Amino acid sequence: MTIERFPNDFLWGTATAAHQVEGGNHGNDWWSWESQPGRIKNNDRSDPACDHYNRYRDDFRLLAGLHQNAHRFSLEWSRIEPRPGEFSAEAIAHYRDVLEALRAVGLEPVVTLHHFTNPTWVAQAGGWDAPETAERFARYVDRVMLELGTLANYWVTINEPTVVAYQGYVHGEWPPGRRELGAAARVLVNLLRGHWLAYERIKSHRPETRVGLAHHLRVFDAARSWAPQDRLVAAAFERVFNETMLRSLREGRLAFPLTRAGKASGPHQSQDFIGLNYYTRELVKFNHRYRAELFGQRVLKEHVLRSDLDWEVYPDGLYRTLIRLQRERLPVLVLENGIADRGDQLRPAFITRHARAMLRALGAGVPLKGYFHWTCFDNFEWAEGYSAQFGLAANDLVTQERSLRPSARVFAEICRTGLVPVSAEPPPEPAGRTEAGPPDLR
Ligand code: IFM
Repeated sequence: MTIERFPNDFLWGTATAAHQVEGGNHGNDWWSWESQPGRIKNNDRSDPACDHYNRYRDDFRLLAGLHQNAHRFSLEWSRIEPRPGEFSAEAIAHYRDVLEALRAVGLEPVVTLHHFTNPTWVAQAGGWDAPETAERFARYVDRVMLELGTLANYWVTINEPTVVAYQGYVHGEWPPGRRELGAAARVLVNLLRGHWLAYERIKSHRPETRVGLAHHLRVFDAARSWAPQDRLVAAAFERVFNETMLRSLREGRLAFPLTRAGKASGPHQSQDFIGLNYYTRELVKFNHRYRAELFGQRVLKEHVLRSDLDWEVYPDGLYRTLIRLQRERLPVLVLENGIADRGDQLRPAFITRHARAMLRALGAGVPLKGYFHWTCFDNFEWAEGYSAQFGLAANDLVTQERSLRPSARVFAEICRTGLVPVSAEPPPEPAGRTEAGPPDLR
């Protein structure tokens, strides 16, 4: 069936994360990481980010004015629980105001409970490599639900667990900067346990609320489709990065290879929706020197459009991923999709092409319920600092002035009408570098 228009109740919004936009988050592991020279591009620091902690009301008005009807953001655990078991009434009151401010301008909140940062005291006690962290996280979630639970209908427990494990424990570019496959697997097990416990806590407070987890899923294709070894590596990546978490959550028990890292189980089917963060695909080629990367070397095709971070623009991957998710038999929310594109040259067509991919998926019967563009304002892009600009609006770090880019208007029209404009696609870029280092699974 061909679908031309998005349903009227489709959720349209943008997504952010506390540490990337708030400023002043000095009580978490990223703050100390950033203070070490050489960790972040240009030695950028997250502070002041978008000073969103103080400017959220104006920001929400701006987003609502762009015809968005929903907004995804995260709570900062280190603000809410600055010391073990000690909860900050001030931080809780702040997030209550944030939730009420969203509702006041007609934005449906989607709240993430953990988006990469850990309170310093959690990190010092071993972070997600320590089994107790799952219980600590559940205690924080319990308190959040007690205080704020009635103010949101969509909760995301953890953002991109595979990325947390990969960047912090395989690639070592994020805190705690380790390179140890065994630890990465243990971290994934503990993150799963954290999700399971959080799911139960949330449901015990509000059984009717919808709970999910934000999966960063990439399409992995063989660089040389005729080469069996490349296909094998692509299948291994798909298994490890995409399938393991989905299967574990579906079945309520650890899926291989996590079974080798610990023992844990949870409720059968502990997601009410699948949260999908989709950005790009990886073409992978077998290379015996890439042992720590499952023997897969990331390869960039010539003549493809790519972002400022060299991520291929591949809207068909969103369609393919949505079709693949049909087997989970759950509603899907695209919780992130966006492009680092400082000049806004590619973003307008990026948005329309991904929107068309979603229409195709809806036509094929995928129960897709919403889309959140990453992101509204340029913000602190982790190890890339402020160099990677994903915003529909640029942000001046000194004046904190938000300046809408043309793509913001393109997105606003889609949100307003539910229709996707027919736009000319930009021409493919000339050939550049064709091979890159290990995949940067952010
Ligand atoms: O900025 C990040 C976000 O925090 C998690 N998903 C990917 C985005 C772009 O890299």
